[in-house]
Amino acid sequence: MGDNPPSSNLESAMQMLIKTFHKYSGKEGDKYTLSRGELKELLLEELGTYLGFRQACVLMYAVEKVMNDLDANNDGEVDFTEFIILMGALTVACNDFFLEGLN
Ligand SMILES: [Ca+2]
Ligand SMILES: [Ca+2]
Repeated sequence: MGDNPPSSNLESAMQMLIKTFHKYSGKEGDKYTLSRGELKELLLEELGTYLGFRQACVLMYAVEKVMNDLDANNDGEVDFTEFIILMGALTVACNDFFLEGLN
């Protein structure tokens, strides 16, 4: 990766996931994991506009509910692997929504 310009949309999407994670993970506690507060801030700031207020509230509620499942190693923090699992699940939900729009 490094500082080279991204060669594809997918590569730049991967870089953005990594950069976004570290932008928020360093704010409090462990620099390499997201606390519950950091995770909420990340989701609100990065997805809030896209989702709109109502969906953002639903998402925050969902985060509270899934935090325990998401936190696979039970340390109360979301590491990068756990974050990617959440992003994967959210992307699947977006894809379902996208497919619905095609019908
Ligand atoms: Ca942190
Ligand atoms: Ca964890």
